[in-house]
Amino acid sequence: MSKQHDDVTTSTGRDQQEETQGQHPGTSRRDFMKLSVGSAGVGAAAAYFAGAASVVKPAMAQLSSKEADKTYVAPGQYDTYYAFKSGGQSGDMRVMGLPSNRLFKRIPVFNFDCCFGWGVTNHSKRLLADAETGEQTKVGDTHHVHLSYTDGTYDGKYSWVNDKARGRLARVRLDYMEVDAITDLPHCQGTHGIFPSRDRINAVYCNSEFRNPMPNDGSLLDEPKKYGCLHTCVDAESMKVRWQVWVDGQLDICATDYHGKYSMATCYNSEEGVNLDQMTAADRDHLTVFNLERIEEAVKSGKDVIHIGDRKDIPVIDGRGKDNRYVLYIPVPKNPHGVNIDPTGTYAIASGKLSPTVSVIPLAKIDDAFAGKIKTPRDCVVAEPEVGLGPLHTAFDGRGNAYTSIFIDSVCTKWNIATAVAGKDPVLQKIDVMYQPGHVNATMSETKDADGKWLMSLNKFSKDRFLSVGPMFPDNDQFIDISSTKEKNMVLVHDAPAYPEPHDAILAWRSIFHPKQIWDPKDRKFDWERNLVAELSKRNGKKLELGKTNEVIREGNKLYAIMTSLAPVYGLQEIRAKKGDEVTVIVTNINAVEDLTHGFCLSGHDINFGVAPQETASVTFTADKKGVWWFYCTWFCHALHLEMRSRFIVS
Ligand code: RUQ
Ligand code: CUA
Ligand code: CA
Repeated sequence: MSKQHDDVTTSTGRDQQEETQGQHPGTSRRDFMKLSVGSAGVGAAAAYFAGAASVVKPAMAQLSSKEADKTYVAPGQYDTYYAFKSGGQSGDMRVMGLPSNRLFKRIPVFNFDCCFGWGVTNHSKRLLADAETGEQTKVGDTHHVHLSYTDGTYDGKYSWVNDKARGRLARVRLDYMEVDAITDLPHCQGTHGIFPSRDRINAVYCNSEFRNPMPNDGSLLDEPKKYGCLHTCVDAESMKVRWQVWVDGQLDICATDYHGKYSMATCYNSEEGVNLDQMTAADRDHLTVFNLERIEEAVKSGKDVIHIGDRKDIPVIDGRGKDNRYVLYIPVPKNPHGVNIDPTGTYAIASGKLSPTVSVIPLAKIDDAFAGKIKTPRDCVVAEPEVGLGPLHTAFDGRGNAYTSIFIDSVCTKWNIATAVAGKDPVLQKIDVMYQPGHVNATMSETKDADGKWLMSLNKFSKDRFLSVGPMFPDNDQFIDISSTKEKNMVLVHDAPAYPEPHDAILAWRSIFHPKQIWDPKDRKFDWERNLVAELSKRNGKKLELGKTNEVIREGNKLYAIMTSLAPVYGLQEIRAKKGDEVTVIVTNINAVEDLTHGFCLSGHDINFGVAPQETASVTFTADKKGVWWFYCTWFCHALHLEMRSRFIVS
């Protein structure tokens, strides 16, 4: 069906199109969305999902241009916040500016990226190699980005992001906004929620979502009750696994308190089932809380420490069983998802997902439970208000209010925590979001400095919100103004299509971050190349130096081409190799001007990487094709950029 160009100014253009095509006549767009989501439910969950279809939603209010203007950042002006987003299936992490919602950078993490040469350069290949087999990994699934904390707020030093696809944790150093470490978490599948300690840079806690045999060596296959699931503590600085705790059930989203006492996880499969019916059978699952002090003590003394498989290097504490002293299992309804700690550090909020409720749990009650001062762990829950169908995650404004994303209803619900604790209906406002929100987050929400300015609703479905790009839709990250202190303060101001699928985003003041504009040539990132060149110097009785040397060194069938790039020439006009040589090309960009990046692309060889000012990068490969192969610069660096090319000659 052809449409006139003026249709694009009406938000219902595609709606009419769909109805005319008879796809879902007589059903409003929002109702259809709920029906389509609802029909996904089976077994015990079905009734709950079906109920969602009958809720009638108010029409979306028209936005005045005055409100929309709030996201406008004029040319040449800077945003006031950074947003750090996970990339989901893309396996990357993203850096954006807010309130403009402009995307600045996609930091490659578990994915392949020629801009950085991620998966191409020796540095990135070492990080991406599987810890056990050395195999080059190519696939990632990043969900949760969290920044490092000192004294309960962001210190701008690191960011961490999970890989659900392989059970890994990556660290991004924020001084250069690049990955500098990737850690494989042994015996973990579906590593999902992660959270760093908030009192100081200390540890990052990682949750396995999937239960699997321990060890997973084929000796156990068919007795799922014997599978296990681990909560892993990774040292924030060394990025080494410190310990793991074996739990009952499984672990989904992660949070830590503000004092280094607890990490915690939601558990949606307390049933320890292996299919949907089994996983949704119980009315309550858990918030699983880890007593860090007791665990660290046990790890130190060796008491209660076990080992899994041949990983004798990693202490594992057995946290299974209702009355072990390391792990507390607090019953909460039903297949809970998000857990968030409010900015005062007083409450943990667990979202019900299959229950329309959020559970409010004071951390003081957790103290009591571990001290044996309460009757049953369920007594930790002091309020369980209804907030809508399918609550997933909660953000905070620093004024005592919580904002929970409601998946099935496609709304964001604002509610007051103190009112809920007082036993009254705490809901203050609901606004429609388009559609099916996953995470919601607010500016500085995960810190003691939550400032209550902006909210981002990261919606899984964009449906009719954008020009069609075929059956793979962008997500829709919606930006909501919450700066007013009125009860009903949420105003939707911006739709931002997002390349699938950002799960979570952290919104933080720009003043926290001071990334460098050019590399320090002495940085540890180039240790490998620097050491290699030092050894070559020694062995060959030459004075070779990164950034100065332009020379090809041959040692047997190994060839080392050390060169500079300086706009618009490479330091070597040619590199001559023999077929079968193992060639290492080391490029140092000696331009010291900001934003003057060069690239190195070797025609026909799957080699393409960028080299930022004062950076060194290297690649090692086999010269397996005779002939003349041009290598050329891939970043437009100079008026003579196109002339920046040399020959790789293989005889
Ligand atoms: S999850 S939509 Cu991967 Cu953070 Cu909750
Ligand atoms: Cu160097 Cu283009
Ligand atoms: Ca369950």
